[in-house]
Amino acid sequence: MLKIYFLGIIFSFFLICTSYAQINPPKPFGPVPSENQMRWQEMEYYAFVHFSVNTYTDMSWGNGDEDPKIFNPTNLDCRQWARICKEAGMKGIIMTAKHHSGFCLWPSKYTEYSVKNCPWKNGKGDIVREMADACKEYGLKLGIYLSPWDRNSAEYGKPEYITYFRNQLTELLTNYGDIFEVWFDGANGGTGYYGGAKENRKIDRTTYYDWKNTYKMIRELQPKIVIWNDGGDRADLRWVGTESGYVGETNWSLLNATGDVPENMLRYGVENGDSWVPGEVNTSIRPEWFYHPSEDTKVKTLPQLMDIYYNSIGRNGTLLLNFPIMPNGLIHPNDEKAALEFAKAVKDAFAVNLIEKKKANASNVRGNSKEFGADKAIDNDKNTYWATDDNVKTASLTIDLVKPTTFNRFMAQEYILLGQRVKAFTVEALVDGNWKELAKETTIGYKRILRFPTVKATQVRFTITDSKSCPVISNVGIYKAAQLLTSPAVMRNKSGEVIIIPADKESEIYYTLDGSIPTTKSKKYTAPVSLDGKAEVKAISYDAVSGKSSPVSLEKFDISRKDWKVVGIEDQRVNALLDGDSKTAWHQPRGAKLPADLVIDLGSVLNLVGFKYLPDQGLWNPGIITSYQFFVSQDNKDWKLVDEGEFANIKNNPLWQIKKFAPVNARFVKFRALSNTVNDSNIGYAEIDVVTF
Ligand code: FUL
Repeated sequence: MLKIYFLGIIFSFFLICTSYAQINPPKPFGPVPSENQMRWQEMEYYAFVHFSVNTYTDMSWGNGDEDPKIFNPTNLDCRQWARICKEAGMKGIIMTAKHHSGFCLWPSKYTEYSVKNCPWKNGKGDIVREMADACKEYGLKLGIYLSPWDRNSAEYGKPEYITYFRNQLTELLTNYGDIFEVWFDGANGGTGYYGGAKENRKIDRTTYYDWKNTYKMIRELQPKIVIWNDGGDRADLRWVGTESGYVGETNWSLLNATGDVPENMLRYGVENGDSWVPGEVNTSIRPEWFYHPSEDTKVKTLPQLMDIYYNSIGRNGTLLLNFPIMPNGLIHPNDEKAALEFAKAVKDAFAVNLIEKKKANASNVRGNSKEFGADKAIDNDKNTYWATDDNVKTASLTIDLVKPTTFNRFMAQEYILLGQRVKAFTVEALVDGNWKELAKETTIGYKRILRFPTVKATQVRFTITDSKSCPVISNVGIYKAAQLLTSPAVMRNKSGEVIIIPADKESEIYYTLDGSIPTTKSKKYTAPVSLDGKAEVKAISYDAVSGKSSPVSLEKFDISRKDWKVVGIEDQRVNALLDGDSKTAWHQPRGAKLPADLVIDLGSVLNLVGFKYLPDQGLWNPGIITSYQFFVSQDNKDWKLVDEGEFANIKNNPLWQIKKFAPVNARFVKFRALSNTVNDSNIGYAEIDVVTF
């Protein structure tokens, strides 16, 4: 009897122990975010502002020899920047305290190349101070961009520059309150003014900056900061390898602490990386980072911004969206309008989580404990989560929507303080009694949002099909977002025909050629339109079912390229660079040495004032030209050099490059490539065009 009694006690003790063990929270798996990284991740969306001396020269990068006297923002108002960012739902602003020109927006005591010597406020102003005050007033966090490359400093390339750089960092991290993020651009070394030396200075970016000690100093000065570096020098955050506004659909917040970080690792992270290095998606609200009046009509449209949202925040990244500041010191009204419309569209899309307060069932709940139950994933509380038993790596969460419900977005969040775990998942909907797969995806991380065509269902099932360890899900949601029509693509082919392509085949297209805004009363596009001379085409997509129109596409064309011929190249594929299609490209034959020439016969003598170059838009074989010469000739024998220089920032932002020169009459042009972004001899062109008078 006593024996049975004792056995009973032991058995109960065993039961208590096992259930106690089961309701322990899961142990962290792999690398986890630091407190600073977590605080940063939860910001989700914040701004960049680009402003420097090159704002006044219409250039992408300053050379370092621009006269500080040109810097005169007569209406500068950092409160306007802060107000717009706040109203746009952003949580902070990172400002270019010093861009590659070396010009400082604060009165640094270590250089004369700063606001100290510009007419604005008679040299007594400090834009970093005004920005810090405005951020405080609007409840925004302040971040600092300090370019490691300085094209003005005489010391750049020497060890003395590192002391100068650290002194400036110390000023910025000491005198302006809390700084949430510091941003070290990856563009490093090249031609510049360098105190008058005007030369090409190369540095070894793996050793020159001694980042280890710089990071140590930063953390001492600002213990709550996160450090961004472009991947080569591992910091707290990583670049995602593009400035076009997206990160990989598979996106691990992990890298290895050492070793190279090629583009695919920047884009997708490293599944089994040993360090937490999450991705930040940086892009500009216009094509370029600095203000160019010619881009006032090129501000990103709502569908483009929404795509960026889903491809950044919706893919486990944060979004750093840039506003270029105009020479008068303000954000352009078009940019403000676009940012506010974007904020409203995001707010509207995610206003109602259609599964909140519904009933969720899980195929497995950790220790059958309430604490980790299915409902914890739909309680809208980021500190609670649904978790499974340690040995369970596939599991489903089924939510009963009670009545047929329409939705087209799905959102899930992992509780990343315990690590990023999910490797694959599906989303299904119960439509008319049958399960229909809506999505089959890979990683989740801090936040994943999926888009799919609108569906009407009574239940939704979220299944984790593979996970590194037991899944830990803090939130899921389904939403019904308004459909947005994307503007059509407009191009002109070599024969001079304008072709307009809608993003979806069901839309109708209307266009104008007289500069007016197209409506359904304008000409309907049904077939290519022949347009020989200069032309401005505006077009919209129109959805007859909803009666909605897309934003307007605008393309300006110079004279047509009908009579043009590439000279001396047999390969017929060379015509890809004249076909008006940015997706096709031609490359110089392999093994060709630089400089590489491209000669074009324009068919007749034209009055030229510039040329345009669009690099190969492909991901893997770009051959992007960085420095060039441009010659003209009447007879393809005697050549005259009319322009030479660099395509600044073309590597990260491979857009149309437009170069202007003094008017000249010519029948032949020669575009000479002197170097490319990776110092080999691959030279590619998506398109070449000229600008005529
Ligand atoms: C790039 C820079 O070269 C651009 O000018 C810009 O500052 C962008 C954010 O980073 O690499």
